[in-house]
Amino acid sequence: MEKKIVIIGAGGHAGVVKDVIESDGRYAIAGVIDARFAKGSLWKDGIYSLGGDEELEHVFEAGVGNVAIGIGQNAQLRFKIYSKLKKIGFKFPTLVHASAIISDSATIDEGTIIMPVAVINCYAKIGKFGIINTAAIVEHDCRIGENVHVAPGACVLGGVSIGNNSHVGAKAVIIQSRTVGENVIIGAGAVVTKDVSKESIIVGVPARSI
Ligand code: JB3
Repeated sequence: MEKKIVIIGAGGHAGVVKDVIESDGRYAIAGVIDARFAKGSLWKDGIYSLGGDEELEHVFEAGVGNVAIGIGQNAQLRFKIYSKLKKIGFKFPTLVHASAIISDSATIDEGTIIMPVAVINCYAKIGKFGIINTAAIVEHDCRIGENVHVAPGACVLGGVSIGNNSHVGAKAVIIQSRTVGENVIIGAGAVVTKDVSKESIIVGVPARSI
């Protein structure tokens, strides 16, 4: 029997997550959960809304045991949703688009989604429910924490370590062996040349704290 999966959120990011699930090929999409779409209404491409979060337990009891978080923007919200889903009992498969290149020696934890043409190089380790977005590169030996979003086109060079809940903006570059703390936001296009302490927001070339 084909395994079923539900997508949480039905915005822009969820559309890309849908494509990844279809490309990955192991799961059938049962629907989306998003209060913005009335239960039973069409979301896109033959996929329907199952209602808002109040429906989650029913969906699980009806045999949809897997979930993909389809909300990209907000790390705190993603963490809150992850905790709620975990309590209900959902499983969080790692989902990989067929065009992504993942080294056999890399490890990727549950719920992390690897978008089209991303590259994860050898011995990199990626934590739970992260997003490695379109065409992002995570180089050899990186240590990426939980709930980290590496946005499209960002490049994380060899041996970089990134703490939980941090965001690497689109096309940002982190040079090799640097350490980025937890809850950091790195602006789009920034070039990070030094270690970054937790809770910082850094932007520019070379990147500076603001
Ligand atoms: O730029 C790129 C490649 N992607 C962006 C992505 C990283 O972030 C994208 O362009 C957007 O800027 C953003 O996508 P996201 O996270 O899908 O945002 P948005 O399009 O605003 O959709 C969020 C959806 O989540 C909305 O439909 C909300 O109603 C829904 N939502 C918000 N809170 C929720 C909750 N859904 C559920 N089930 N539960 C919630 O608590």
